[in-house]
Amino acid sequence: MKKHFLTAMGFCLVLAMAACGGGEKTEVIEAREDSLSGPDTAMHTMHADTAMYDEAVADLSGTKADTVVTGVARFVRRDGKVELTLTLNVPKKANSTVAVHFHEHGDCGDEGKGAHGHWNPTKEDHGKWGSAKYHSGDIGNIKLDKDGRASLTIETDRWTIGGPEKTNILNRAIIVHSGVDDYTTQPTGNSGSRIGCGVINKK
Ligand SMILES: [Cu+2]
Ligand SMILES: [Zn+2]
Repeated sequence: MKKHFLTAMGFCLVLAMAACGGGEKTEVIEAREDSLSGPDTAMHTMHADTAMYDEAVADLSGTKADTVVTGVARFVRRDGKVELTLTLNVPKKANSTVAVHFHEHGDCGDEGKGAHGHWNPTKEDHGKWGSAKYHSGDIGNIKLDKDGRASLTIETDRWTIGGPEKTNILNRAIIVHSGVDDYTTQPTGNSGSRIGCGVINKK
């Protein structure tokens, strides 16, 4: 019995030494993690290709031969927000109201259908600008005067010129509709056909 006990003691000593060696192993693992941070950082740098710009512009034109639409949307970065100044002229729609939205794709082809649906980076319902829920490009209804002209200014922190995908307005299409946005119908506002379009580009 006594002999067995001593053997057991010796075993424990060996284990204790092994445990001591374990400390070195831990250091090796940490060193490996350090070396992994290299490629990881490089990956973040790749994703960080989100430069921000001070100005952007979209020139609006008609999507169909029979409807004249002209206008300019100018965007300027100011105090962490972006200010839009939009001027619009649709002579055929004088004294009436048209809806304007940012659509997802910067493509005015196929009579504006190339722009696809409303740009909706925050995954909200379509709605009235400034209400509880609305898409980040739901500019909404604009009343045209007797000559079919209108202008409007909006300032918001929901937009950036370049920058994160969730706020980047570059390469979105601004669509002018023939009808009025009811701010209710999902996901379009039932705003009618697409008569005008322009793509937002950095200046
Ligand atoms: Cu629209
Ligand atoms: Zn919308």
